[in-house]
Amino acid sequence: MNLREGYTLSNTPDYVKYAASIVPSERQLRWQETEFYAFIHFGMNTFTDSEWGSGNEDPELFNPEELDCRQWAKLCKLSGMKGLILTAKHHDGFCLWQTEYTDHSVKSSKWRGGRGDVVAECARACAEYGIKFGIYVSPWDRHEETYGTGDAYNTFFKNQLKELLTGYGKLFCVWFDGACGEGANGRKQEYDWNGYYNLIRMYQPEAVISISGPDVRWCGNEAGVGRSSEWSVVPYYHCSNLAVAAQSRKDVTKPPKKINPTALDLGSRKAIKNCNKLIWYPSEVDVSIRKGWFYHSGDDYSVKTLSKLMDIYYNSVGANSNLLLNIPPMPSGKINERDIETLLSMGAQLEIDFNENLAEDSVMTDNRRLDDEHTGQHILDNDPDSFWHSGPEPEGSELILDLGDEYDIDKVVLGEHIATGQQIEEFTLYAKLNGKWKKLEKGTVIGYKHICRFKEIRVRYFRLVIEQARCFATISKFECY
Ligand code: FUL
Repeated sequence: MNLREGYTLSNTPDYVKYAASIVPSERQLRWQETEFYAFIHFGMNTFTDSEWGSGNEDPELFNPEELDCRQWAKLCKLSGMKGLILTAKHHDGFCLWQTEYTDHSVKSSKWRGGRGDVVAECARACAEYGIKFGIYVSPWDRHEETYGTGDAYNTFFKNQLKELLTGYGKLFCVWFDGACGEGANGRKQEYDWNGYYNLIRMYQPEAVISISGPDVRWCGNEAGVGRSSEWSVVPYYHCSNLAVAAQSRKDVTKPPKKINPTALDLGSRKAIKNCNKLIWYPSEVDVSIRKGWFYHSGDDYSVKTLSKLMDIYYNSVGANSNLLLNIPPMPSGKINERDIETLLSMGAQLEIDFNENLAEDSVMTDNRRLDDEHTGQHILDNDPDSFWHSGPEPEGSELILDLGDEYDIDKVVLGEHIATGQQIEEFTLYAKLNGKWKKLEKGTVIGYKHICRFKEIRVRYFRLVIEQARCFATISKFECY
């Protein structure tokens, strides 16, 4: 049965039906489930105390004498993260792996006599700790001589990419940075984006291509701020590498007009009404635990506090985005104690916050459903493929959760079954207190995950009302903590 077709009221406008029909790819679904993962900015800048290297640095400077990728991976695991993305090559062009195509790499460093390979060690450590591994590769390369010459650089870049795609096991993500600081008089490289994407699809078909790519959208800032209404279905033009590049750093000249990934509303009816092409392009919030992306001892006092990190978590993972949190290792090759302490307390806090889902084994009733295989009770059966489906009249449909007894609760986690698209535009969550339904939250987007937070209440019944949706509504997650 096709759950997306044939359940639309005839008065639903065509552009809304079209938006409701856009669904994620399998790789986007797997990525979405990764939720919270680490960015590791490590490379030449770590040794020169800078953020953007010139490309003229002496490879000898790279010498992480106590490199410990297992420490990184273990810390990620204990912090509740499910993956790690390593900067295999940043803008300065220094490569952390044994590439055949340039000498500007670990091969020319004194580290391990020129035989070390950070990408390999990191991939192994992630496998050991059971987290996913991904790579960041900067298309902008300030060292490489062919940069700016067109085909020659594209060939060089694809050769390097192929090494990374084929030599280090399964990758869950290839993260293409949009930044380029060449400026108006600098070298201009026409990137062969499609050539890059084809290679990734060929060698790592399950990996998403993020940011300057078609699968994952940059939220538009580096401050850890997601949108309160974060749509995964947005106009196709947001998937423009020009737009990403324009926003990545202010010294990139002339941002193209009308394309703005930081705009507040990307996906409401108003935002999509006049667009003839939409895309499933979910948001990722990327932010550093410190001021900079790379380690600087001067930033040791800027490590974000636990409460700041938890706020970022709730405003990203809790608001239909994924969270990519950067932890920059020190020149020794280890992560600083301050970052470790904060991240471990974040992992512990997440465990406390989501310790026991009190809605398991409860009773969920609905006032409307598509059929007997999509009742409210199907939300609670712990099977991500089974869910409640409203049928063709989502507005005014209701789910009532009976926990069987009263519990102290301050969070409800909701999720749509996004494999059938993103449908819900407005909802209200109520709790029954002293015999009356009290409104806890009136919200817009739910998407893959929306966490409603409120002052702790003692409660037995919750009620979710779908106020507005596109063609139908689904709920596949309804958890209480
Ligand atoms: C930006 C880069 O310029 C920064 O150095 C950093 O890598 C950040 C994640 O992306 O565009």
